[in-house]
Amino acid sequence: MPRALITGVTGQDGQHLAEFLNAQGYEVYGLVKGQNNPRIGAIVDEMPWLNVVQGDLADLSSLVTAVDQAQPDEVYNLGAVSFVAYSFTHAELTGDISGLGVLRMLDAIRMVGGMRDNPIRFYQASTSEMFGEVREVPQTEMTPFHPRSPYGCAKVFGHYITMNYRESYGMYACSGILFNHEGPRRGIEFVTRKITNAVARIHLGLQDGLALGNLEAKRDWGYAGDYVKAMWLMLQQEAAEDFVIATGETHSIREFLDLAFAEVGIDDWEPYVTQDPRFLRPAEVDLLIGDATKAKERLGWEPEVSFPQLVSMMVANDLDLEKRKMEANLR
Ligand code: NAP
Ligand code: G4F
Repeated sequence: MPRALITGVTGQDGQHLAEFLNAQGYEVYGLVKGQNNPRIGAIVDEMPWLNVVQGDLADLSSLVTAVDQAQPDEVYNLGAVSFVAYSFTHAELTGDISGLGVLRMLDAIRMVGGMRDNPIRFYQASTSEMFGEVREVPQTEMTPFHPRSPYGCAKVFGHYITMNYRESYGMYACSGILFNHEGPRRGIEFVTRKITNAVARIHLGLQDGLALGNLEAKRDWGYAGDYVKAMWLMLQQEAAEDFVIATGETHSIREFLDLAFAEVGIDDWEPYVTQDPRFLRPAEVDLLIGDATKAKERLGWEPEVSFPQLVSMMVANDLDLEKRKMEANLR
């Protein structure tokens, strides 16, 4: 039975990946930080087969212990401070966890893996945020980076240190440059889920409106469930390489609003949406659109869920969740 260790297992991608690997027959270990992390209970209820190990990307010794306990064949480093807006106000923390945390995990793997016959394969969660002020359209594995946030800068470090450990020590270490991917498990702080949750609540009479920032930004949005499969495929290749994972389509926040409100029969969302400068960022990433040709040709990977299907799935999930909360409150 192959063994995998996932950092960030309580996050959106961590949960999808844990389920995917479990279905592939892996023994799955999930790294969880904090002495009493409230998210542990929820994931253990949902995934009773998950082996929880303690560890923090800020603490090398805890990572060495976690890798030693799990003895994984594959490590997926998904843990990060991942919210771009938060990274502007917590730049040092973001650099420490999303940047230096990658280096610590690579060193933990070298320390524990160096004593084993079969090397540990490493996946780093790189991001389209590294392209930032994009130098070309669409973005590929060869597009230069120009990050626009402390988060993007930290991820560029994580990306290059992964490449450097591959080249310096011959590690099987690769990065997936994933464009935005969403779904019902997306955190409420991200724009897609913020919108679908608000749409559900407005429809049910629980909320009057929704305050957003920049509505003109464009993103290449895919479904998280499709994207975790690409992570796994990257670690099954003969040699470690980096891949862009994207749908090849881009849509504005306005287009997302069109589809989300239409799901509950509202064609004109303008009366419900206000623009609030608190949600604008000191520097914005205006346009992201990826070219995943390499992943298609080499990994045989393609996205399955379309943009309208994604929006529909997220609104349906939030309607269901909000209705269940209402029923529970009535009991
Ligand atoms: P997410 O839902 O925000 O999850 C982040 C995870 O990181 C959580 O499990 C969190 O644990 C964990 N974490 C935070 N600080 C940590 C620390 N000090 N030590 C260990 N774990 C820590 O993010 P996601 O959307 O699943 O994304 C997964 C990864 O892919 C992230 O690295 C993100 O930057 C990257 N990425 C995401 C996208 C996207 O569109 N979703 C695109 C490209 C790249 P707690 O629950 O305990 O806070
Ligand atoms: O949903 P967002 O916060 O995602 P963002 O900044 O694109 O980052 C996500 O995707 C990255 C991949 O490219 C990941 F690496 C990263 O970890 C994260 O998962 O914002 C999307 C866009 C931005 O342009 C933002 O300015 O939506 C705009 N926006 C407008 N109003 C808003 C809001 N974003 C949020 N979160 N909240 C708003 O009210």
